[in-house]
Amino acid sequence: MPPKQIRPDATPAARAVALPDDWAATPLTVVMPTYNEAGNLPGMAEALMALPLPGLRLLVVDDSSPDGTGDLAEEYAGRFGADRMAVLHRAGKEGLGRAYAAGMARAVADGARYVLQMDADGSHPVAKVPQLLGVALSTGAGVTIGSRYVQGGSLSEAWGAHRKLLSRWANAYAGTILGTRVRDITGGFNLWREDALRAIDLASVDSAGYSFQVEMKYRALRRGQGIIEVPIHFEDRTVGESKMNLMVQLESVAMPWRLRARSRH
Ligand SMILES: Nc1nc2c(ncn2[C@@H]2O[C@H](COP(=O)(O)OP(=O)(O)OP(=O)(O)O)[C@@H](O)[C@H]2O)c(=O)[nH]1
Ligand SMILES: [Mg+2]
Repeated sequence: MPPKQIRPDATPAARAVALPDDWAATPLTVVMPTYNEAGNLPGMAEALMALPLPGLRLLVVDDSSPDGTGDLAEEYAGRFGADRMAVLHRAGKEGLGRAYAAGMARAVADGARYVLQMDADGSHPVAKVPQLLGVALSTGAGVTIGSRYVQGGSLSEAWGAHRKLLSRWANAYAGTILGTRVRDITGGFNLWREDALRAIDLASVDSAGYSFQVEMKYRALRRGQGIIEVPIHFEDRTVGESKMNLMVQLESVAMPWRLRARSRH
């Protein structure tokens, strides 16, 4: 039987059921990996805490950032309280994929019903978080993608034509090799239902870098999880530096082929 997939371009409203009265209090953990994000973290933490979602918790996963992001995160966790914000400190920089795998496993172990992946650099819109949760709850999707490539989604105006093309191409490359209809398979703003995370066996996901995003979604599809995409506007980072390097780019080029080969036996 082919994996059950909510058509990525289906309108959420077409499948929606009424939300429970207390939907906004659903236990939701935002997992945010950081490496040298001291200029961005305070604004992100403040904005998330100000959302009308009393069940939202922020878990920062810091790889011992030399700029002191980990200490800064502790300071904010102290201010907001342990029930709303926590920090997972890791010994050294092992890549975004490793940081997410550790943070998401912790979030589930600590009782989150939903886990949201989110960058610290302001690229992912905080204001969309309630909508992602509402869509996830009303459609029952295992994965709700904040998507740049469905109708209504958009990329930063600051990106030149070359960069936009590269991003689109990378997305089409992975999608074609893996044969998925997911429009934004490389994106990093994804909301997971807790049992969808359990179903894909997070502990065995082995991407170190950005290919984590593709590996996770491909596994979810193969396990028959429903996936839905909600349009977002993706902003460029304005503070701090990108952590993209040649190694993680090469891993991203190789990963779709590895996943495809693995799924054949
Ligand atoms: N803990 C941890 N976080 C990381 C690591 N690499 C990247 N990150 C974080 O992952 C998020 C995304 O990284 P970015 O450098 O913004 O990558 P990007 O979004 O592809 O690149 P930009 O176009 O520059 O934004 C940010 O919050 C980073 O701080 C890492 O090795 N460890
Ligand atoms: Mg970024």
